[in-house]
Amino acid sequence: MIDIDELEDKFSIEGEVGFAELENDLVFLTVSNKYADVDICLYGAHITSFRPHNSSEIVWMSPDSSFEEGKAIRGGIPVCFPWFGPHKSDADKPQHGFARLMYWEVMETKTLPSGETRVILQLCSSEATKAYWPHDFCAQLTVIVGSTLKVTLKVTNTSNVPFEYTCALHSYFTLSAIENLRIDGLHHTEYYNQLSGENGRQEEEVLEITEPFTRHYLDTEAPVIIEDTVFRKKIRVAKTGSHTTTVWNPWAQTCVTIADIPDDGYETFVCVETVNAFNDVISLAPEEVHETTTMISLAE
Ligand code: TA6
Repeated sequence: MIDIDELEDKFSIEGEVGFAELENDLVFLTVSNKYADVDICLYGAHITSFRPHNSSEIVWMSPDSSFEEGKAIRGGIPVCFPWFGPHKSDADKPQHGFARLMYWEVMETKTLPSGETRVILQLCSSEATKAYWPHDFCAQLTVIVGSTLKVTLKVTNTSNVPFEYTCALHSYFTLSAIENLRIDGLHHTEYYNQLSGENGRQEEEVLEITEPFTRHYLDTEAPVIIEDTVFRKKIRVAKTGSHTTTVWNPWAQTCVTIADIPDDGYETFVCVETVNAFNDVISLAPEEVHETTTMISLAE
């Protein structure tokens, strides 16, 4: 049971960081500073809102998202760990791992000299995580709220044997309409098309989405620009520590099969995800650390 008063005592910063039950009884950490407002649900360390002061909402949240334990929140920035997609050998284990289905602990809130706010949340191995995955680990999500939203998933192997994991910062972006979307930054990049099972290479300079779409772009560190020609907005998604970029939109036919997205929900979002998976699996020796970072900002 999370005690909001205790969190307030330890971690609130007057006028900048607070705690609230924003959806059902799930506790959110809210940040508001001179750059932006951000909401982070402690269940899943899940960012559900990023509103830079000079812009409208950047991340898409499904109006049908459940906010209840045992289910993933739909939209925002889900943290997928320690596996991305379905579990390799056990279909009963949750898709995209268990990190988005667990409460993360608040470790730090801090005002940086720049006026940005840093928040650190943590999920370490426990009996509950070992029910899904046998390894000892500590995962920290560091969120820096400025004009750029910088999100880092840092994983430490705290066991005495090596392990492997895959992960994603599975960000959803809000659009005026999918037909107004142009994605730049993936030209000449090889990809694995999850829907056809084939590999390909993007020949178009700018990507437009007109059908169900799940491509995992491989060996790429390039920033991606998501342009919405009607909102007249460009969002830059830069990253470090990740060589896979996934672009996902379910389109109409898949959308109707997803309970927590309205049937026409696919029209107003796209996922551009900072991923480690496929030929980019992370191996950690004991005490080794890996950091996966996504940096989301408005582009000119
Ligand atoms: O990252 C793309 C993807 O793995 C798709 O295949 C699609 O299933 C999507 O993520 C959403 O997954 P979720 O488990 O949140 O429904």
